[in-house]
Amino acid sequence: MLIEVEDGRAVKVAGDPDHPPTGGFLCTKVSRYLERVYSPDRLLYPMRRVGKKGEGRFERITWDEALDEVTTKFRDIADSPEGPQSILPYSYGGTMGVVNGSSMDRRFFHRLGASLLARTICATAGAEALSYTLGGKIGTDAENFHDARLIVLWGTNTLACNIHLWPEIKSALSKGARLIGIDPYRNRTLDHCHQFIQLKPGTDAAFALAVINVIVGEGLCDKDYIEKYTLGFERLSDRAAEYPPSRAAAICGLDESEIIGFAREYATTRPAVIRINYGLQRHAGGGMAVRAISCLPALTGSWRDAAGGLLLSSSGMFGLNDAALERTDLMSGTPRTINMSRLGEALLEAEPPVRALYVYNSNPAAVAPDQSKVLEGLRREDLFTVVHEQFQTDTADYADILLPATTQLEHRDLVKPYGHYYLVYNEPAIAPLGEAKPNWEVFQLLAKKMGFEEACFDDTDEDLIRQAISSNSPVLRNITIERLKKDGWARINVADQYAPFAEGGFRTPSGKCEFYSEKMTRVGLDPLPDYVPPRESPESAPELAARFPIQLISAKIGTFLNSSFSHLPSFLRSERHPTIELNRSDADARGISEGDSVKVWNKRGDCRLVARISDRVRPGVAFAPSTWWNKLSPGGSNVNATSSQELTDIGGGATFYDNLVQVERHTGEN
Ligand SMILES: Nc1nc2c(c(=O)[nH]1)N[C@H]1C(S)=C(S)[C@@H](COP(=O)(O)OP(=O)(O)OC[C@H]3O[C@@H](n4cnc5c(=O)[nH]c(N)nc54)[C@H](O)[C@@H]3O)O[C@H]1N2
Ligand SMILES: Nc1nc2c(c(=O)[nH]1)N[C@H]1C(S)=C(S)[C@@H](COP(=O)(O)OP(=O)(O)OC[C@H]3O[C@@H](n4cnc5c(=O)[nH]c(N)nc54)[C@H](O)[C@@H]3O)O[C@H]1N2
Ligand SMILES: [Mo]
Repeated sequence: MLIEVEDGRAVKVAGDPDHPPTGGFLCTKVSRYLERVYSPDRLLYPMRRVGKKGEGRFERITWDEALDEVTTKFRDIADSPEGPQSILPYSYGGTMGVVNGSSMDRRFFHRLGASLLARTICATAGAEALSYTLGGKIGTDAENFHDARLIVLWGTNTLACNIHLWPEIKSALSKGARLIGIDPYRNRTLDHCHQFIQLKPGTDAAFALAVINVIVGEGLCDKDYIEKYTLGFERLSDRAAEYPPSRAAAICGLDESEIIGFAREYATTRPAVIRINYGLQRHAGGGMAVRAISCLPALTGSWRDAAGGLLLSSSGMFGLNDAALERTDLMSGTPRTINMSRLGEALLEAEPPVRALYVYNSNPAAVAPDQSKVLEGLRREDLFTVVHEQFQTDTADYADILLPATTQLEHRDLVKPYGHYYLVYNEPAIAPLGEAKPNWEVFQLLAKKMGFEEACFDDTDEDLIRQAISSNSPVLRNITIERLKKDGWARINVADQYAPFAEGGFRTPSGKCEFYSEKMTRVGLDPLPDYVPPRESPESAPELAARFPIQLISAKIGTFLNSSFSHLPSFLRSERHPTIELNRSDADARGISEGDSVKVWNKRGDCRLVARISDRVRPGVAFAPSTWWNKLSPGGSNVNATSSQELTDIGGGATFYDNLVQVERHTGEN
C-alpha cells in the first residue's frame, strides 16, 4: 500500500502497482483505511475505568500512571500463591505483522510466566491437518493459478475474503478453465462457477472420501507419483472403500452423479488446483475435512504442475526466525495453556482462576464463541482487564485500563502473508495520532517497569525485523531490511514456476505425502482421513434439531474484516443492519417475510437480525454475515451469542459454523 502524505497527514492510500500479488488495487476495506485512521472515535489517550464493567466510561490518565497500574497488578498476581499463570494474554488478527503481533508481546508474557494462549480461533484445525498430510502450511503459488484448467473453490469466498486471487482466476477462465464451487452457501464468488455443488454443512470429508473411492476404483490415480511420494495408499483405499458415492451422497445431501462427475473431472484435468480456505474447517470435523481434501492432489499427481496442487495457506514457506522473535526460552517452568476458543470457560472456570486479562489485536467480546459466557467472564469484578485498542470496541467497554494503539500507518512492521509468496514491509507514513503507541513499544515499556533485564527487551522494531529474516532458510537468502525498505516487499527465493511438491519433498516425518500418519496415532487421532460428522446437525443431533432445526453459517463479507471496520460510518451505511439469509421454505414455515426482524436463538443465547429470503441456502441452512459489534446490533448481541465453545477434531479450533439455531419473527416482546 502506498500512502500520500501532506503536512504530516495521510491524504490518500493506493495499491502498489509493482506488487505482483495485489497488482495495485486495494480491497474495499483498505481502500477506505483513512476513514479508520482519522476516525473521530480513535482512542488517543490511556484511560482508567470510572463506570461499571461494560459501561464503557473512562477518565484520561498518563501513560506512566497506566503502566504503573498494570505492572503493580501483574506483580501482585505473580507474587500471589496462584502465581503469574493467573495472567492471560489474549490476541489474534488485529495485525498480521510480526513486530506487533508475535515478538515483543510473546517475550514479555514468556518472561512473566503468564498462561500460554493457544491461538485457535481461526486456522488450527486446517493448519494441523495440512501439517499431518503435507508437513506444513505450504501450497500452490497464487501467481500460477492463471494456468490452471480446473479451479475448485472449496469452502472459500474469494471475492470477499481473498480478492487478490480473483484476477488469476479470471485469467484462467478467459483461457477456458472450468470453475467448480463446493459450499453449502452459494456465496457471490460462486455465481461465476460453471458448476456449484451445494453439500450440507460439515460433510466435506465424506464427499472427499467418496471422490477418492471413485478415483481409486476407476484407476484414475497417478501410480508413479503415489509410489514415489506418498505413504499409506493401500490403507487410504481401504478407508475410501467405506465411502461409496451412494453413502456420501446421502450424507452430503447430493446426487451420486455430482460426486462421480466431480471425481472424474478432477482426476482427468490438468492442471487442476484446489483452493480451500478456513471457512470450511469451522465444524466439528473440520480438521478431517481438510485432511481428506489435501490427500487429493497427491493421488492424481496434481502436485507435479505449478498450477496444480492445493492452496490453504502458504505461511509455512517463509521460514522466519520465530524462535528469535518469540523467545520461548525466557519461560521458566511450564505454564498452562488456555485455548482462546474457550475464553468464556477460561474466565469462569479455570483453576487457578484467570485474575488478569490483557487483550490486544482482538475483540473477543464480539468475535469469540458463546458470547454470553465471555461477557459473564468479562463482567467479573475480581478480573483485572487491560485492553490495548484503536477503538472502543465491545471488549474495550470492559477494560479497567484502556490503552490507545497505533494503526498500520503509524507503526513499522513486517507482514507474513498466508495466500502468496511475498513478505511485506510496512514503513510508518505518519506520526502516531494522539498518544497512541504500537504494541511492541508498550510491551517494551511494561518489561522495563517489571524490571526485566534481558537484552532482548531493548530491541527496536527494526531489530525485530532483522531478527525475523535472519534465519538460515534458503528462501530468505538475500532478503535484507534495506531491500525491504527500498522495495516495500520481497518474494521469497523460489522459482517463478515453483511447484512445491512436484518431486515429493513433503515435510512430514517420512518425507512423503502421508495418507497414513503415524504421528496422528501417537496423539490419539485416527491415522487415516475419516468423516467426522457435525456436532450439531439434524442427522447427528436429532433431539437438538427438533428444537433448533436451522444450521447457521456466520461467515465473512467483503466490507468487514471480522469485527474491524464494522463500526465505521461508511460501512454501516452500506450494510445497514445485521442480516440472515433464509431459504424461502424456512421463512414461509415461520411466517417470515423479507425485511422482517427475526430472533435467532438456541440454548446458548440469542441475537436479532433482519431476514433476507434467499435461494443461496438450501432448506435447513441459513447464512448470517459476520462480525457486527454487539453495541451496534439491535438487541445488543451478535451471532456469536449462539455459537459454541466446542472444538474441532484436530487442532482444537473453533466451530463457529457448527451451530443449530431456531429462527422466529421478532415480536418486540423479547
Ligand atoms: N473482506 C474480508 N476478507 C477477509 C476476512 C474478512 O472478515 N473480510 N477475514 C479474513 C480471515 S480472518 C479469514 S480466516 C479468511 C477466511 O476466508 P474464507 O475461508 O474464504 O471465508 P469464510 O467466509 O470463513 O468461509 C468461506 C466459505 O466457506 C463456506 N463454508 C462454511 N461451512 C462450510 C462447509 O462445511 N463446507 C464447505 N465446503 N464450505 C463451508 C461458507 O459458506 C463460505 O462461503 O478471510 C480473510 N479475509
Ligand atoms: N461468528 C463468527 N465469529 C468469528 C468468525 C466468523 O467467521 N464467524 N471468524 C473468526 C476468525 S476466522 C477470526 S480470525 C477471528 C478474528 O477476531 P479478531 O482477531 O479479534 O479480529 P477483529 O475482530 O478484526 O479484531 C481485531 C482488533 O484489533 C484491533 N487492532 C488492529 N490493529 C491493532 C494493533 O496494531 N494493536 C492493537 N493493540 N490492536 C489492533 C482492531 O481495532 C480490532 O478491534 O474472529 C472469529 N470469529
Ligand atoms: Mo480468520
